[in-house]
Amino acid sequence: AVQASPYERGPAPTEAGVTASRGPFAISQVTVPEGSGTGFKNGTIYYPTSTAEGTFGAVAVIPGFVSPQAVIQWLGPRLASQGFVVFTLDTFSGQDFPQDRAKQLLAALDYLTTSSSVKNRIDPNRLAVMGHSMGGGASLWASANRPSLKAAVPLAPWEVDTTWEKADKVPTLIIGGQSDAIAPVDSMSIPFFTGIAASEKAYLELRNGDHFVPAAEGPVVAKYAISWLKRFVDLDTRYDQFLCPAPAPNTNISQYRDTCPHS
Ligand code: 9J3
Ligand code: ZN
Repeated sequence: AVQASPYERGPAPTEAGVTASRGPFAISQVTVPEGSGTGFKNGTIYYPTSTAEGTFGAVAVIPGFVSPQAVIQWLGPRLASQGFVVFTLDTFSGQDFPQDRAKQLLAALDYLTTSSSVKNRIDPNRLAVMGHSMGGGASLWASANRPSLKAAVPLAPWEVDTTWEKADKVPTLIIGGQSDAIAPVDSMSIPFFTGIAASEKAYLELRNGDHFVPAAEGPVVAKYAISWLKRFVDLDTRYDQFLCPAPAPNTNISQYRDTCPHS
């Protein structure tokens, strides 16, 4: 039998469990006001209350153009209750471009692991990034700039400068909307999926989804984001069942591209 990952957290996953609005961990939260750290503005940390299973991986999440934390904040409790420390962020300015947002993501992770009130609950070697639109572009830049990240999940990523692509080797799940007119998948998500140098990558396209559907709370985005983070932040192969073989097109998914099997 394959040796289980020492980073597995929580019970064996089920379809009902990864699509549920909350996972198996009771959670707590702490508000992080502006001025608490440097390089990011403010946010909210969601984390499993119990330390009985040891430390957890951590994820920073940033929103898109002129969007507040509220757009991506649902991922805080949703992912934390599955066994991650999650830091949802506001940006300094609604107009910050992706490279600036990438710096904010990485500064937020540094704060989480070195000076936050939950630093002792986090494994500083198992970190990930997420974001919507310009925040998705930021997730790609952050991955290129910090190759030690274990996973990235850009949601409807938007960026026009793709000089990061060859440096991005972080396992990445890109979630796009089939009908996105702001970050069209044919000019953004799909070329990003094709262009990044990561050997572990996937592209999930939400059928008929507009620009905001990949960032909206729902079971499909949650299922695949949770599975990707579990697989690459926790090395938890119990979640392979949801990723490989790749899902066939269905009423929610217009296409899915992958690099299965994941090693
Ligand atoms: O939601 C987004 O971040 C959209 C990106 C965009 O429209 O940029 C235009 C400059
Ligand atoms: Zn696999």
